[in-house]
Amino acid sequence: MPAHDLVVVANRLPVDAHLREDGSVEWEPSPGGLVTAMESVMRNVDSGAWVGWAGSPGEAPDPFEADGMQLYPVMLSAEDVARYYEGFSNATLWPLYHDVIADPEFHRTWWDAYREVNERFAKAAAAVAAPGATVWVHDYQLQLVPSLLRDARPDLRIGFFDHIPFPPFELFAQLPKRNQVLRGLLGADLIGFQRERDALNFLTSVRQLLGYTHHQHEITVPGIGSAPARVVTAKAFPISIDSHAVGEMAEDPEIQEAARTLRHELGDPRKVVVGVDRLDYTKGIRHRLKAWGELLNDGAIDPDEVLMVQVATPSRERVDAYRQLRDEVELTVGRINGDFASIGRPAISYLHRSLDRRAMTALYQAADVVLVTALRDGMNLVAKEYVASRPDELGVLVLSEFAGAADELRAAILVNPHDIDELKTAILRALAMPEEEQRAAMQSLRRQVLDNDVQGWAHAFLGELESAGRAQDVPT
Ligand code: GDG
Repeated sequence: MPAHDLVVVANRLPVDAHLREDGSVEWEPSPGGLVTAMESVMRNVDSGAWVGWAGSPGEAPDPFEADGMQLYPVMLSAEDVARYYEGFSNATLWPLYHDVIADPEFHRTWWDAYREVNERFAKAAAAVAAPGATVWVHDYQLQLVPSLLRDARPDLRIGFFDHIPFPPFELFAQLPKRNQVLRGLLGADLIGFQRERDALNFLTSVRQLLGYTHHQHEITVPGIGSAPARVVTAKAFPISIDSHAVGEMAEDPEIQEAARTLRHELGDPRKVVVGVDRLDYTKGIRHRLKAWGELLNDGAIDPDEVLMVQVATPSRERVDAYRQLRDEVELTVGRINGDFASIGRPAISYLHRSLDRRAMTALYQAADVVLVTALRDGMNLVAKEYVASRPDELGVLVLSEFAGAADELRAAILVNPHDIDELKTAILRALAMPEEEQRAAMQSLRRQVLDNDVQGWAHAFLGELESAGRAQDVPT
């Protein structure tokens, strides 16, 4: 078995299978927050591996290489997908960690599957990590992996990054098996969060539920038996994007031409307002549509002059809350178009599909305003991608205070998306903003995103992990 110095462990491998006409499989890079973030980091590592699920239930494909990375597929049965992925991960943890915007559901069979699948991932990672290697575990689906991995391979340096919010203690305390989850995470040497607030929420839960003490960001985990006490660091590492790659694409004359063509095809409206989200109830799409519908109804927006484009990427389509959301969003879009569109010209141009990266960049460039109205979001990369796509320094970002990105992107128009009146005022302000003001804000936003890219994020995390892993022998 080959041994790797850096092993990434995530629910999904960074590729999707596509069937060729001759029946063979072709692997293509898959979209999504984590993948977007990690692909550029792994490119710069010599002996890197990625352990994850290949995306279809049943037997896992053999390990293969893609983009200079060795990929190790982990098997998930159809039942694992239903219980571990759609169940405990996306119908229990996801809503609970996002402020219970939807009701979390819990079943003991889901927890059992979650534990078993986490064991499988830990075993797969333990099998391919070189002695003393660094293993970087990602996200809420794999919170038990750090401690399982530590038990199997105490020689490893283990990092964990939580891409989604960590909830306040009062909410986390509702989670059945909460202490197992905390102990699972505490197997890591370093636990990274998007926002300082997430790290503080975690520290509070550890203190309240396990009674462990911490000094600032360092938690002392008491030793068991002959094992010494350990220090675990929990702090914020706000994720970013590959700003350089996005910026380069944005300078491509073909993309700039595509943006112009797009505006023309949209009927040359005076203003184009864009939303791009996974179709997820955390993203505040319903609130955004409500505000938009009211603005049209009030006559504050003329549908002949201003067009909204909403890209809603299909997501978790077998989870009930997501099916319901799709129905509600599409009903609302249909109503708004029924009331305000004219023949051949919608009031909202709605796409329920994924666009390729170049088309996304052209869309960002065609957008006078981008609306990020998440009710809760770990970071939100769309906000950062929009800013990096605007070398012309024009365009306005309306950004929810409840997205992690709001901690950094202070020059955006920050909103509380729960307040529909405030949202409406923010949209109107964005539409009316003079170019000079747009430029001043966009310059500040761009400095933030260009100076803090995903490579910097990964280096900061891995750098800290290197020193965190050493601070082990502390007295109890
Ligand atoms: C999780 C956290 C955190 C979307 N539609 C298309 C497409 N996308 C790309 C975007 C962006 C990514 O997917 C979405 O990232 P977000 O950050 O907005 O949201 P999540 O998927 O919920 O990600 C989030 C992130 O992890 C990273 O830590 O920021 O808070 O929830 O890159 O551009 N890409 C393409 N076509 C689409 O139609 N090509």
